[in-house]
Amino acid sequence: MSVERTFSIIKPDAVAAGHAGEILAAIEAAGFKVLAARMARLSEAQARGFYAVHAEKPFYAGLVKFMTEGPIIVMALERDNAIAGLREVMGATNPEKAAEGTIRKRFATSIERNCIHGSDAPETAAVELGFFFGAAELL
Ligand code: FUP
Repeated sequence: MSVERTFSIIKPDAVAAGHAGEILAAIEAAGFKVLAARMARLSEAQARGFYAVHAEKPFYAGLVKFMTEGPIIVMALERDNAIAGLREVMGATNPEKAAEGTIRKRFATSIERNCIHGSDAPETAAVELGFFFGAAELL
């Protein structure tokens, strides 16, 4: 496997609950290098744009409301097999189905408030990294 980059968000529920440090520690313990990270607050337009792929889904409005309810932490991460590797560390979308020890099993409270985002493919990783970080931040 070659070195790959992925994009991640510590979502508003986890930041508000004070779990950002433990989530970042789990990410680092899994071997990821943090290339860039910062706190952000999504506007409604940004949240709608970021999740545009889900625009037709019944949960879209709730997802946008949740992602704008408080600060998030956006991160650019690098590792071998980073995209699939982060999703393994995150666990299943629904925390009830997430494996023991995964970030979502430990910190998510529902499928809607599931504490962390990770890109799902190289194309989405590239788009999502570009949505939040400039090229000069990812050197
Ligand atoms: P994931 O890639 O695991 O984050 O999951 P998806 O891309 O399928 O979903 C993106 C986000 O939509 C989830 F993180 C939470 C939200 N969602 C819901 O609120 N309800 C659902 O039934 C499915 C997803």
